[in-house]
Amino acid sequence: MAVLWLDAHNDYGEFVPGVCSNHKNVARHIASLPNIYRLVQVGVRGYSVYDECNQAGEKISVITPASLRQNGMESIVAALPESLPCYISIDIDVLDPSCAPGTSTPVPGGLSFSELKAALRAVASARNVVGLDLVEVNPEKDIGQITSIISCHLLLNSLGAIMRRQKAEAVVEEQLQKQTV
Ligand SMILES: [Mn+2]
Repeated sequence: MAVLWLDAHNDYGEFVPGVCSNHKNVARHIASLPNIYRLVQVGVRGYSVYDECNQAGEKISVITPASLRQNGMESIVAALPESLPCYISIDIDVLDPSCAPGTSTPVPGGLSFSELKAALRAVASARNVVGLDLVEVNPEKDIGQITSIISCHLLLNSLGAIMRRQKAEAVVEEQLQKQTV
């Protein structure tokens, strides 16, 4: 499958012997799995000492907020092969801290709520999304539960877009079956 990774960080930290897996190197683990053909990282910004993911060839592509604004949501869809099922992982810090402050490692210059919603809708309506998660919400750092509320909206919107596509596909299949009878 392909993985769409929405995050301020590339989480591509080195494996350290004796230290178990953690949130800094999970993307490196995922990229090393044999059934992962593409990892598309969107929203990465700020400083990183792990640039290897930029040198991983075709398997990993990185779309920064600046490049997303220049090339549009279609650039994310284009990076995800149509033939592959797609898993989406949202780290809430992909959003700008001004709209999602309730997270432990905020980085300025992130996506707006509308941009992230549009990106998720674009992918969910054009690709076969088979799974979705949302991580790194920290209620202790939140202000008036805004990050929790925004996270619920994002998940519900994404599920809605995924189900709309599945329903449309089911209708097409039904029509095809009727034609062949
Ligand atoms: Mn992150």
